[in-house]
Amino acid sequence: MLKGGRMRQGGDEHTRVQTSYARNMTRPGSHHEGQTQVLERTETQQPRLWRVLLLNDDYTPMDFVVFVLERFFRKTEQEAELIMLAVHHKGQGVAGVYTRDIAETKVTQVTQASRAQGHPLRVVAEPEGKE
Ligand code: TYC
Repeated sequence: MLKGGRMRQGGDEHTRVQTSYARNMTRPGSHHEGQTQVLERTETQQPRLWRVLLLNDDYTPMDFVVFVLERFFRKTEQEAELIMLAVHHKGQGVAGVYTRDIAETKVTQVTQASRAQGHPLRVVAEPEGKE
């Protein structure tokens, strides 16, 4: 449990919480009298999000990085150019933010596409939060 009573999805944790309430408030004489009601409460939790980062290098063509941002991260050409240039100047930048499985798939797909074209582009995923 996190601060403030918030809970978050972790690893294989289940998200279903069963709460039993003993409430013998049933009408006397009804056939429910004396029975214990079990009320089920399902709590939903926000999954941790992962940033997919592009890392700068000296060899991957700018056009290929723009293509990657458009094709795998659904950026417009204008957005892709801005992100690419930010990575080029600052060393790294966020291509997108996803749940863990999707972030890992992006890393795999972009790395494969880059190697297939002979580029050394590096892409990694890191969790948000927990600074
Ligand atoms: N620095 C590369 C160049 O000058 C361009 C580039 C940008 C490469 C972003 C990787 O993640 C990257 N061709």
